[in-house]
Amino acid sequence: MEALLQQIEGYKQEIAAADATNAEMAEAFRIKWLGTKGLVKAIMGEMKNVPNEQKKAFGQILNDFKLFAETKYEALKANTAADIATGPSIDLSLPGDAIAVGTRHPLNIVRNQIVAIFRRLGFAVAEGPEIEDDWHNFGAMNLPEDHPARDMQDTFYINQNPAWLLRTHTSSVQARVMETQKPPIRVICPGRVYRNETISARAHCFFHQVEGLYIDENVSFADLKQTLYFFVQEMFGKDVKVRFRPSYFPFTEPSAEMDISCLICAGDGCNICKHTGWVEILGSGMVHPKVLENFGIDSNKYTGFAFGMGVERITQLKYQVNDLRLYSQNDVRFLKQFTGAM
Ligand code: 2U9
Repeated sequence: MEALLQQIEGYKQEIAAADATNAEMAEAFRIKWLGTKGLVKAIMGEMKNVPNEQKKAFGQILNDFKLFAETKYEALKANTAADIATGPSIDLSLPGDAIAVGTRHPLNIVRNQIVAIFRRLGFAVAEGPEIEDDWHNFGAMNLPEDHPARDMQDTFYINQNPAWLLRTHTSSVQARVMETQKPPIRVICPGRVYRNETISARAHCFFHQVEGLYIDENVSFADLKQTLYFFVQEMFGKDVKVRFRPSYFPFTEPSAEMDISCLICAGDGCNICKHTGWVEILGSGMVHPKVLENFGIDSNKYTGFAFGMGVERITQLKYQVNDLRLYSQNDVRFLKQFTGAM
């Protein structure tokens, strides 16, 4: 009898110390103590060996012991209830899986560099819609009705409403700036533009531009040249030479394209510069008086210069990317090679 009481006391201490941090452990407790082959049942079976005169007192002790085990089980079950609802618990102390950090797209790295250079010269950044109307994209820019750029072959028109189109240059953004602001105006407009081209290594149906516009009193071609020369030196280094060639755009007069000395061969002649020693990087010119007048800006009082460059072209020269399709294929092997600071 004495040994049985000691055993019960030992069991009680064991039960009091038991712990469960998940549902499986609570269930293991139940099986060990309260299951059909559990220790509570086993010790109940000892009742038959107890003398009759002690049966009443011992029965009370056994009932208390059973209640003690049941109460403990209920507590363990309640503590792990959330775990039962969500399945097996996880070990929150384990280190997590490393998440690979992405890299900036090369076009964004170069776009940001271009923007940063012009911001230092006092240019503000303007953005506008990619779906445009004919006026902001063509009319205001002095492109006549019969200009080939307006042709379905060259421009994407919106099927539901052919009055809308996908902008072919970000000049439409400068047009919107001129609509709402008075000179002096000094903005650059980075953005995606669309042209109906067959996709190849050298052409794509969308690409990215940064265009610039500076309108004030006494803005001259010398200002244009110095601004773009500064840009080239900041972008490509102090040793790079520039040259301007006369050109034609409907929205500028006079117009000029700008070349830089080849970065690959330093002017000696290679495949990139087609053995000329020069590569074209942008177009520019003095804003056509008609464009100014389209926005009610007095062309006798104000003059302006404008320029436009393709971000893909600048990126190609900086990073020697020779196939335009790489920019939009999202191939991580290509993208992770660019770890620009911006
Ligand atoms: C206004 C007036 C004039 C923007 C200009 C160019 C010259 C030019 C091309 C460069 C490569 C387009 O991406 S490209 O194919 N752009 O040569 N763009 S002047 O002239 C403007 C813009 C806005 C109000």
